[in-house]
Amino acid sequence: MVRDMSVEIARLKKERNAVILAHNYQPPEVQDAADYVGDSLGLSIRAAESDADVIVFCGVRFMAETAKILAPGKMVLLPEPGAECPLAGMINVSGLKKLKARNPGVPVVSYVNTSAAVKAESDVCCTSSNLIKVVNSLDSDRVIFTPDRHLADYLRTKVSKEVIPWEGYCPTHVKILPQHIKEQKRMHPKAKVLAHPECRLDVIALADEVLSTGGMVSHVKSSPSREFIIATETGLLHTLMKGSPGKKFYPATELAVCPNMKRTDIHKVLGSLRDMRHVIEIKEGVIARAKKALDRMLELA
Ligand code: CIZ
Repeated sequence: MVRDMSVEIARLKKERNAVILAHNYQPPEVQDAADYVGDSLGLSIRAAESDADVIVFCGVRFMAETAKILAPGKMVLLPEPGAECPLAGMINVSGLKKLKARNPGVPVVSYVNTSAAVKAESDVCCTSSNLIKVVNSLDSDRVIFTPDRHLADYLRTKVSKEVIPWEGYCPTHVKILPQHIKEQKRMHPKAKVLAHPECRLDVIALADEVLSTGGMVSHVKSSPSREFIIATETGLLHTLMKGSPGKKFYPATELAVCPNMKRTDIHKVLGSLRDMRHVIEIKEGVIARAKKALDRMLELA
């Protein structure tokens, strides 16, 4: 059945000149059907550089929007239109404008997990791998950081600037607790702990390394260690096992599952490609302003 669908997907990809991109948190069957698997920014850069006409983005909405902003001439499809990121949904333009009005002249750094409209209202974007570099590059002692307060907490430990946070959080990463890490460490004492910076600071304090998903994939490949406790969304374990088959990976907790990331399946990928449905549309003015914030990050990082 999955094989039949894979054959049909391959045929349609050729016919439509399409490419399938899947985020590291996607279910295994979707990752396995993709041309590229990675983090949101890496995938969006692939989208922009690719000569495909159609991008099928398997992830959540802000990721597909980022691909559309960086590759505005291409058609971007989101196979599951209800795949929203709750963290991105915790901030909107009017809230951000009010925060800016209370802090005039303070630059706004927005994490990629924001809508296109919020990016358009920001000075520069960042990802979990470049936030420190982006914030340090700004010629200001104060920065507004949206929308994740745990990333802001982590940032404060790394930069000597005042960080004014938006009080959002990732509901999946906050499920990871210090006792989960301690329990895994007790069962696997030789394992290194890799934590995502969206985790709480008391979890980060127990980590050997704090890395983005892309950072974890490369770190594991080059590390002499054989075992790792992974404190991020559990979908990444499939990516890690495929990339480093000889090594062992333990999720910090099986509770760290993003339900929105799991809404995409192989049927929806096929349906979207067959019917060219769930096209990402963003107003031109918003694309232009959001692209400035993303381009500024790309120049810095
Ligand atoms: O930017 C991404 O893809 C996210 C949300 C996390 C990460 O670290 O890759």
